[in-house]
Amino acid sequence: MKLTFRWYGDNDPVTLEKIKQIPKMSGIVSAIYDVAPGKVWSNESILELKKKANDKGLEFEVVESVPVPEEIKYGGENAPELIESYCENIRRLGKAGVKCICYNFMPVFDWLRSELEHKNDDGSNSLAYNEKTVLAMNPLESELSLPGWDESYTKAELKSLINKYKEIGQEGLWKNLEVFLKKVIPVAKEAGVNMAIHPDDPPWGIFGLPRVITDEKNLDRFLKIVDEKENGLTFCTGSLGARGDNDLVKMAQKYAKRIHFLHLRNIKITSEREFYEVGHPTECGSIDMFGIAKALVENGFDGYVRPDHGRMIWGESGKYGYGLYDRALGATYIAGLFEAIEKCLGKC
Ligand code: DNO
Repeated sequence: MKLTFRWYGDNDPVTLEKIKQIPKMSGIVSAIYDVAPGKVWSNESILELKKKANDKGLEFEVVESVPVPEEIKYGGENAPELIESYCENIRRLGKAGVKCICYNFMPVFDWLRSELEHKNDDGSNSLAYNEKTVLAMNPLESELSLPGWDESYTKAELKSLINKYKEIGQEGLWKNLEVFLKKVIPVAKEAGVNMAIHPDDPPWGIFGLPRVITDEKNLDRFLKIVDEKENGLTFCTGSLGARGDNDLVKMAQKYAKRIHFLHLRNIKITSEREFYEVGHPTECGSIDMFGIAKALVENGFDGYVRPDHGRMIWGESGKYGYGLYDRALGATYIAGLFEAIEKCLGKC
């Protein structure tokens, strides 16, 4: 496995120098953030990003994300053209040495939380999700700003978008995902890139919108649409693990070779559809981090790993979920976990 760290670019208070100082850190996970979804990234901007990382001794082999425009997801008339631009981004990234692209297929909203500064007993704070609070916030009326909440839409645009997805439903979304994969995966194969879909976070439909990357049954269905290595997964433990009925250790065993990117994050489930994010080690939360890592190593996982969301600790403030300290602690925990498992392979 290769240990990586998400970097949000020059404005990220967590600098490349700091990232490089984390033991065993091989590279960054980043993206071109100032280009709208559906547009082609310039070769110059890709190479500039790569150079910035390389100059600090870090690799740039993972992109998170190349966003999928809504029109591809709901199957609008410009979808074929937009898919072609998406393919062009894959070609360009592959040429620049990128080996893995993370993306998601969540309608309208990306990851959602109801609370950004949930107070933990130890004085730290972290992101939390409470379904009742989320559902009480009508996205068409709410003035709230939450992660995953795209504020660039007008209320009318948002309404029409939400209605489009309600019309197509789950099966319509599956169909559009199939159209996308059948075009994109052959291009990725040729470009030497593994595509890694991120699970829906949380892994169930919200506000009547369909979500499909949610559980084992649906992951099986997803992987079969194009049954090739390049059609793979980002295994995000905090996302899939929010559902108590998802057996993550079993899924890790089953999908190890199709998992190209691993997001390790632990959460504490407090009740049905209610959780908050905790420190990475197994005993901090509800997720068996050791069991998952062991299942992956034993079954041939050979991908990139990054510590996912951290808490805010030691008085740090910054981008929610993406401060330095707790993610760095997570990274060293992950490095230790893998070292122990790899060295004991077959013996522990
Ligand atoms: C949240 C992230 C997601 C993820 C995208 C991938 O912290 O895990 O925003 O990057 O869903 O497309």
